[in-house]
Amino acid sequence: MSISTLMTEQNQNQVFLQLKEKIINRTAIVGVVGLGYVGLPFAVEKAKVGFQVLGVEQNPVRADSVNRGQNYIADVIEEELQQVVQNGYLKALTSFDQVPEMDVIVICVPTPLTKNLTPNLAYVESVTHSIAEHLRPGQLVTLESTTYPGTVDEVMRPVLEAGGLKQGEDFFLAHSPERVDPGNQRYTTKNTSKVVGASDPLSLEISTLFYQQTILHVVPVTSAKVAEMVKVFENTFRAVNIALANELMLLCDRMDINVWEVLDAANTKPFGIMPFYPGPGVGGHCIPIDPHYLEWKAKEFDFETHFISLAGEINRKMPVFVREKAWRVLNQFGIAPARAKVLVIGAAYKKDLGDWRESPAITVMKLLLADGANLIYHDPYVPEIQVAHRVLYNTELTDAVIQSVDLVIIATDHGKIDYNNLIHKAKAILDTRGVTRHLNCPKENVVLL
Ligand code: SAJ
Repeated sequence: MSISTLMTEQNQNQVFLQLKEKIINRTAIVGVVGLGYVGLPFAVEKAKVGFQVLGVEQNPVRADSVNRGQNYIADVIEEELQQVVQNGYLKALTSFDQVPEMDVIVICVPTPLTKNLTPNLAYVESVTHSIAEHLRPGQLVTLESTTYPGTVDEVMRPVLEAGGLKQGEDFFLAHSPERVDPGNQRYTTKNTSKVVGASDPLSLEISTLFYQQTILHVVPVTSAKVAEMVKVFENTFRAVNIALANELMLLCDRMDINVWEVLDAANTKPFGIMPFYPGPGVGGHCIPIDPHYLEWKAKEFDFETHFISLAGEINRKMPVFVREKAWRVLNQFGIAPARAKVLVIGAAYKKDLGDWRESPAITVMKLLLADGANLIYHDPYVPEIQVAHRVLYNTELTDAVIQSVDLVIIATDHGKIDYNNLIHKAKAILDTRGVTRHLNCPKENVVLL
């Protein structure tokens, strides 16, 4: 080996060893790009163990909230945020100018779909270009956003290497998919096992070490592609099984069988089954979206992911079925859709959260409004929503309101709703979540999905 090669090798190892040292002694400065439901909890966790964290958030209102110690993410404890901000361990920026100071840069930006259900990597690409402008030797870049296998190696790496720096020698690059179950009190950023993948040994070693500083169980895999595929599989697994429960419900509706009774009984099996239930549709920014990233990529290999497309098709049509079943219930009272007064309970996409992005409840409301119904909603976590270019405000759930409507639709099964009182006071209830099925009270006025 020539002297210059040896020198380069030593220099590269120097770069790696210096970063490793900084991570171990926690002097590494951590950048977190995107302070949303993934980035902010992650930033607080890193700051809590003594890393200096610089958040880069495009939304100045959010950046300002962080710097004032004001929380806006349900899974973050405001006191912890205040503490790390006051102690100077967490600061939010709105530009990438300080990227050179960062030793590790964690990307937690959205990966939505276009209207045609194809990947929209605009945020990831834009952020990668911004980082590339400031990239220097000795930095680790990790992507947390869920995406199709190949994004890190085929999209991000060329952009980051364009300035001449080389992955695995000058800088390090990995994928560690976020695993957040919003609202889950039991599994947090810290105790949820985390997969890390990188396509060169040093990137894998340094990224695994980085995540091990705050996460109890880190699972290294041999490439970024494997890590990307793991996450997309996890969410596809859920989308397909939720769709199976929804399809079973559609069949049981035809056969006049109570699907909730079927599923509750099936789930008494002590092995080989997992509880999934029908609902008004699939919301959030993961399950209805991520599987279509894999569906899109598979076409490049002349491969049709039938389960993914079918699951999406079934899940997307659930709000239409809810609307149809609502009209069937109203019809029993001789009430036409356009003359019906309907109260929808729950705007959020799942229970005990205030997040109504991609919520099926919103789609149901849109359909009911289009049919001319006089619609109000109640959601203790959602003060206002935009539906079909209209702003609707949360209606307090009083007995008078319950008694004033022709139909109550339970679209989200929030725990703090008094369902006994609702059943006692309402004329008719369509329960799309099965949340009333175990209540021991007269339920002649309740129809389950
Ligand atoms: N849903 C059903 N029936 C079910 C389960 C869920 O209709 O049996 C609906 C929910 O109401 C919701 C949607 O599907 O509208 C998604 O439900 P979810 O529980 O998957 O909720 P997310 O998207 O907030 O959380 C998921 C994580 N959930 C769990 O692991 C329980 C997980 O898939 C991912 O870690 C996470 O998204 C993510 O960030 O990818």
